[in-house]
Amino acid sequence: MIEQDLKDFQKITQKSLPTFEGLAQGHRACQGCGEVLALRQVMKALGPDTIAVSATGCMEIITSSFPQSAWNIPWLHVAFENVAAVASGVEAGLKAQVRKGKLPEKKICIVATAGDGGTADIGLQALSGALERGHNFVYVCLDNEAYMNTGIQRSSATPYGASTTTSPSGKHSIGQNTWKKDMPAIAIAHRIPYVATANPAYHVDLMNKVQKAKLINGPAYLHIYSSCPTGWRHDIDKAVEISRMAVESRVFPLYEVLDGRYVLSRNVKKPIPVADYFKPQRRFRHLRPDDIAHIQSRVDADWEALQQKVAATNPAPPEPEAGSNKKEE
Ligand SMILES: Cc1ncc(C[n+]2csc(CCOP(=O)(O)OP(=O)(O)O)c2C)c(N)n1
Ligand code: SF4
Ligand SMILES: [Mg+2]
Repeated sequence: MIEQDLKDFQKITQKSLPTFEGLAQGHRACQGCGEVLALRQVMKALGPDTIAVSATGCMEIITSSFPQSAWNIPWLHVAFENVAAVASGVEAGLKAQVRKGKLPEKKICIVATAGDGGTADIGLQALSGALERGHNFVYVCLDNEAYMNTGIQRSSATPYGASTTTSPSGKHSIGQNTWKKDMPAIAIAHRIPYVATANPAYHVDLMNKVQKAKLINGPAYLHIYSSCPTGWRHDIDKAVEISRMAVESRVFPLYEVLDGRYVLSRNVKKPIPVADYFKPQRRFRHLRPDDIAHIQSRVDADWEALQQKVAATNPAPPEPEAGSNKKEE
């Protein structure tokens, strides 16, 4: 049970941020990259007893140019499509070694990391299999909403209306003309114990979610918003500000799903308009007011649907039966 798994959970606070760095400085990410900021926070929260398996993508390219490496922990680079399969194998292999007495019994976290292309498109089958088999691992999707490493091509996680090199906006095109695939919902549909969304602008919340994912026995899926100045065409000092606006506009809600129970991490009562979130990102600059209104109505509907899930899975405690009120006795 999840409560049992989380009995040793110790909340990280601003004053107790982990000092460990699983990902060293000196990597080659673009200036102002939100994705590497998110990955650094993930690795800090996981700590040294971790084995990371990374699909190809920006985070692999910028951390591992031979003969250098930014990884301070054991790290495997694998193909685009099989990160979850390899993480499953590492987990099963480790278990077998312990069972045979070849390795001491010790809690080691296996983390698989991939971009949105490696998760929502090319690695989806391997991910589904690993979640369904129930491996004890943490899967982290770093979602920068396109195939950035190879030149800003659209993925199924690219938001509607964004211009990319393979969904360019123009006279006859709005840019990406499909809605963003809801990857957390796909993970939730596997009925795994833990799914959460996170955002590096809310770093304490992100690290606490990583800690829970690590403690929980079984698969945990984290979907992390990762801004990308190069692909989103925003100024290099705006990563954190834009990441915050994604949450404050309700475009990227923060929530957890624990054994099927939805918990909102941040209840945005007075959202900023989606138009304000779009403004600093030149990938959206071609959108007309009616396009933005269309997207705003979708964001509103999605937020409402999330609220309903929270309400449906957190039923109010039953009313006391008549005559059971002690004061009346
Ligand atoms: C099967 C396969 N197809 C294509 C590629 C080329 N490729 C390497 S990384 C990448 C894009 C990765 O996108 P994503 O997973 O979103 O990560 P990001 O670079 O955006 O962080 C592509 C297309 C590959 N390595 N293998
Ligand atoms: S392309 Fe984007 S995600 Fe990739 S390293 Fe540069 S800023 Fe980061
Ligand atoms: Mg990507």
